[in-house]
Amino acid sequence: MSAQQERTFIALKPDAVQRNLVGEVIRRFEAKGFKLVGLKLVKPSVETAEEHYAEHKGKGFYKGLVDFITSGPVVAMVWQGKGVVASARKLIGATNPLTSEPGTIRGDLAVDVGRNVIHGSDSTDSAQREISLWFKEGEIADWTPVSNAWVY
Ligand code: ABT
Ligand code: MG
Repeated sequence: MSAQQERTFIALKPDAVQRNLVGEVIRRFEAKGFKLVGLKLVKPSVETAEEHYAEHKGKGFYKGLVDFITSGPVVAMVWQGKGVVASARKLIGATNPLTSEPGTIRGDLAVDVGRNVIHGSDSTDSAQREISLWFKEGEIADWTPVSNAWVY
């Protein structure tokens, strides 16, 4: 996949869904200029959550993290575009929302590190791993606008 077509995995965590922030966050990614190529609402299984957060296994916050992420539906997404992995991390902001810059998603919308609204892959390797963990091949659709016929 070319750099123009880079993909990242984004998940809106249960707090984002329950606080009605889904539209607000998707709006920011659309406005930035990235392309939505995968989207679904899922209640993650414990297996998926453990695999997703495997790098944190053994840490004190691991169990709470898995419990939280499996506590309700998550909006799982794949976004595509030039430099999208690193750029999405910038849009998202630092892990702890108390120190995330204003203007970022976490800086504007969250307070608690354990309820930080959104996940974004931290590298292109993580993105590939996470996309194949959360999505089947047929659930991702690349697309190109057919024309400007629908712009009034
Ligand atoms: P994610 O996008 O959720 O992976 O967050 P990010 O990559 O910014 O930060 P990491 B370090 O991967 O945190 C994973 C989740 O663990 C929570 N966490 C992290 C804590 O609760 N306490 C901590 O001390 C640390 C370091 C925050 C992340 N998500 N949630 N919810
Ligand atoms: Mg992480």
